[in-house]
Amino acid sequence: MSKPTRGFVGRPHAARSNRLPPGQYDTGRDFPTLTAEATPRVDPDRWTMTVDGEVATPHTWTWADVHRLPASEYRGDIHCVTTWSKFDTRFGGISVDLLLEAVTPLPTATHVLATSTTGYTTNLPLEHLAGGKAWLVWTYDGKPLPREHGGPVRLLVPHLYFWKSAKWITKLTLLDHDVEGFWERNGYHNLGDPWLEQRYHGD
Ligand SMILES: Nc1nc2c(c(=O)[nH]1)N[C@H]1C(S)=C(S)[C@@H](COP(=O)(O)O)O[C@H]1N2
Ligand SMILES: [Mo]
Repeated sequence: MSKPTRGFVGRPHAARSNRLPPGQYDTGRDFPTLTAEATPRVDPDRWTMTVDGEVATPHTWTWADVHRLPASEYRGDIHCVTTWSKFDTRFGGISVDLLLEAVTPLPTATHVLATSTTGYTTNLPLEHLAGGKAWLVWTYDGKPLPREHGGPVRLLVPHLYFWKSAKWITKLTLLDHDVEGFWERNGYHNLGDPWLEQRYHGD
């Protein structure tokens, strides 16, 4: 059998629009940057990742430590609350599940507050960070994650609006209650599911 030489090279139009959550547009090749603060210069050799709070054994990883963990990739779409979506992104790093397994969440742990080196915070229910839904990433398209996109290391939670994907991540604190993060305190939705168009508080 010979290889088909005709037909669609790209993705058919209908399939693309099915991937677009309500009120979003396809940003194409662009990868906009959105930062509420000055872009920090984080030295990978000084960067650490801590998981603490409602856990049996809090732990801190270095750059070398996270690179020794089994690698994991996310290939798929991302959705920003400012209405751009980007299809077929490719981020590399590790699954957040590996960090959670290492610290053993206590039965009381229900929520997580993610903190960046800049002080930016965002909150999530623990179940939205566990179970193969979230990554710690340091490559984009096979290259080191650019600083403006959160390099050296950012959180990636692609099933929620992109503000949940804290750039320059340094800590995940497991909590027995919910604590609002930066945008959540400032009028954005507490969960931020793009398919339910949960943009603002009250949506
Ligand atoms: N530390 C930090 N993380 C952050 C932000 C920020 O201001 N600081 N902005 C958030 C918002 S609102 C969005 S839409 C995405 C933007 O990521 P990008 O700049 O890589 O597109 O990062 C999120 N993570
Ligand atoms: Mo955003």
